[in-house]
Amino acid sequence: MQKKLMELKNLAEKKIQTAKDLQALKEIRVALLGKKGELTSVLRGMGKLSPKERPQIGALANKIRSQLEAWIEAKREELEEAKFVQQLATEKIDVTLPGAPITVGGVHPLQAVIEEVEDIFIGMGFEVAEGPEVETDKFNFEMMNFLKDHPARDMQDSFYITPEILLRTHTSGVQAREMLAKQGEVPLRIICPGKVYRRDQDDMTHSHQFMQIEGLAVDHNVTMSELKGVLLTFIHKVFGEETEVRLRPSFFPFVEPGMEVDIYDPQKGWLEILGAGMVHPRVLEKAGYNPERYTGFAFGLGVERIAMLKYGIDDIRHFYNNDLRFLRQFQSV
Ligand code: FA5
Repeated sequence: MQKKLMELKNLAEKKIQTAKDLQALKEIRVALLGKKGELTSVLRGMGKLSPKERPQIGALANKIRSQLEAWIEAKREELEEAKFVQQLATEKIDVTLPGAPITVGGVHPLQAVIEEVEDIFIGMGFEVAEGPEVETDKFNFEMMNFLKDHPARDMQDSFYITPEILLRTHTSGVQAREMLAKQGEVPLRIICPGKVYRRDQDDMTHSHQFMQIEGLAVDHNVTMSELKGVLLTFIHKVFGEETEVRLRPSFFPFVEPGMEVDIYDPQKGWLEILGAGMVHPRVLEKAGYNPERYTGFAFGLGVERIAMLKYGIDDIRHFYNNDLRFLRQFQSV
């Protein structure tokens, strides 16, 4: 038995030393030390030994096992090293190859307009507010003085989620939210940019999803002339000092008086960009402001319309098609 073990050891050493790669070494390990391996099968014969021989042979077998494991480990390290050296030699990097281009995105033109408008209004003392796109009927309509069966509700065909919840049709609901949050304190001056949704047919100037920026100022003695001054300052900053502006009377249930504002485009004529007016006393009252003491103005402008006029874009759908040929033109905006 002792002889058998020594033979096995000598043979195994040769096999290990001549293993040509890691896979071959792995197979040798299984053949020697695995459950059905050579060493294991020699040890199986131990039952036939005398009680005297058994501990001696057992100790020898353990020693051989450790020796084989050490040789295998040493060989494994050697083979791995050789593999690495070979990889370094064959996988040369060609530093003269041109690099993969990194594509840099740009600010979307609608975002660029929003940021420009925000800057202008922050400069006039307004703060930027936010409101939810999924809005309640209460804030979108009721608080804005649209009664349940008010015919004005037909003006804005809406995406309802439940009878009480809808995708907001305008950013005006934020007016009531901000007034309630401010709990009757003044001055209140906010603008709120965001997406709005309507069941409008998509065409060159209308989209079922578009962006608005709402504006609201509430204080003692806020006047129509202040509203006019704020809007003219904004329009002249965005479109240039020479831009002609027209204020037209119009109706919105949440303002009194109400108006629409057009600007003149030499190619297209007069174009409506926003609605505005003095906050209706009932809207102030519902949101916790005494209309005898406070007045306010509000406006809501269409971001796409502003961007179209500013950059000479003829079709609103370009903003939403994600065509890189269109978007790349604004990379430096
Ligand atoms: C409103 O939504 C009012 N909430 C605005 C307002 C706020 C009035 C505060 C008074 C006081 P209107 O439906 O007109 O109003 O929309 C405002 C602007 O959004 C329009 O001037 C236009 O620029 C833009 N707009 C309206 N419908 C669309 C559409 N389908 N696609 C793109 N832009 C639109």
